[in-house]
Amino acid sequence: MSSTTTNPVGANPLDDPSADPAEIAQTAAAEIASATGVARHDIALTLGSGWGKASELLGETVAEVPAAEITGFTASAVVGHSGTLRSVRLADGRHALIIGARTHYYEGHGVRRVVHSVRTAAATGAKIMILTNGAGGIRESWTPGQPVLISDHINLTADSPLEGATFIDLTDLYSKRLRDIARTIDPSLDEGVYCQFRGPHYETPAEVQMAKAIGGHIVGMSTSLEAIAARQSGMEVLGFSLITNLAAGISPEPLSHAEVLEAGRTAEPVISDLLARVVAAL
Ligand code: 8IG
Repeated sequence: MSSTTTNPVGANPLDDPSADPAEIAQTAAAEIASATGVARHDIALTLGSGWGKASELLGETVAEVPAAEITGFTASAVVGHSGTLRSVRLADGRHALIIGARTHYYEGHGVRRVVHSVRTAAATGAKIMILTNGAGGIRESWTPGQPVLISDHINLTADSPLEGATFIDLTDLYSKRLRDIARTIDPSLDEGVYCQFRGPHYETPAEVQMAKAIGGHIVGMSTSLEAIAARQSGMEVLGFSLITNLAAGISPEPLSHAEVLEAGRTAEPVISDLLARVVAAL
């Protein structure tokens, strides 16, 4: 029996199929406005593995709220994911909503919970959604600790955040305009196609070769479903991957979560500074 059946206290309203996820996002956005005192946010960032330090470099933190206190959010399950929502005032007066509380598809709570933070960001007023992650690299020229832009994705989850006959154009999902701005800050930024696998296992070498054969350059377990929801919500999307490891079979070394976290820690100051400078230029 599910915990929501035995214990309705703490149930997530997104799990009610008759509930409208957009309305729940509106509720969450209103709660964020009252908890932070910031009526509207201009831009939102989801900070994945290795990107967390950016929140301190972006500007002055106005308020920080545990994500689990906001309607529809799921308490963070993964070590290294902070589980908070932060409102930051940028130097030019804009406000950024920092989502340090990603719900991954592999947690098994369904795609509505995965994309709730993105829908909430849109409901707070954000027009730009920056999605960041730690990921595996397929290109042999890439080295762990290197940030790359996401140019497009291949969604291998066999799922979608869109419900019913909702047809959304995903041409230019990862905004060319925003990628060009990012490259004015760091002209050496490479880019690639992100393949979202379901996880939580890493790929086999054969699966990495499949991803390569179908046009992928980056393998990960997030971002694509969130990007689709961001586009549905009318936001412009910018995506960054921190290559924390070469994908399975690309390097002779086996993958370990400890190494992934270590690569993230080492790269964090550099890529967080890059991200803060990109945000200031948007
Ligand atoms: I960090 O090699 C990180 N996340 N699927 N594969 C997948 N996800 C990842 C990987 C990886 N590294």
